[in-house]
Amino acid sequence: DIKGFIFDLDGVITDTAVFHSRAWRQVAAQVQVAWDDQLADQLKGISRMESLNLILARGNKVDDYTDDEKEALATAKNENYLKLVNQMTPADILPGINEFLAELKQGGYLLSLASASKNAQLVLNKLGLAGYFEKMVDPTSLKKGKPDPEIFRRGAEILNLRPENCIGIEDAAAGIESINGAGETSIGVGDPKVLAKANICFSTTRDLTLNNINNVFN
Ligand code: G16
Ligand code: MG
Repeated sequence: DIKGFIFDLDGVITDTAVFHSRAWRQVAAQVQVAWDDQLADQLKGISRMESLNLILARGNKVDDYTDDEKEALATAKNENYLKLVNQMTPADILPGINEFLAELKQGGYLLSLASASKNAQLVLNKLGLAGYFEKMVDPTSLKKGKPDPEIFRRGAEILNLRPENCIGIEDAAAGIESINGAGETSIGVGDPKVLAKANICFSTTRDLTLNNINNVFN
């Protein structure tokens, strides 16, 4: 039986992707790499430095910058991003998430966060949701990012739960793969074609209710 829920942040709890994109877009302009929606999509769930490398690779510019220069570009992106995050409020919580978190808390489930973002704590604070999560995976301690199972496996461990007693919730295919690999039940939120490997898929965060989840399993 299910005792815990492990949440992705971006795309499940709030749409930080638009802020990440805006912040990266300025860096892409600086290094003169053309920006498009496809590039923006590729950066979802990917760590900061991997994202920068993807942008540079897009312009065949990976070797044009030293490690120090790359650090500086990644730092510049983060400064752009933090300006946007600092303007976030509870109004930026995705539809239905407040109600779902309250329902889980009331049901006695344990909650952890499995986000690749080093700014996840700040984002949860801005949204007023930090109190719901007993634990957060520290992304700096991970050897591999999503789709590797490590982050979701740790999401269960820090709650002292076994993976089979946990549900992971994700909006990205790489995240679903991570949840499945960890031996947990996966819920996808988004396009069922993209999230075909999820055990359950809902088209929007509005559909995340214990009732809907139980209906699928019973
Ligand atoms: C998020 C975003 C990624 C971002 C990453 C690292 O992942 O989806 O685009 O690059 O975090 O963020 P930061 O630069 O703040 O450390 P997730 O796992 O929450 O979807
Ligand atoms: Mg996500």
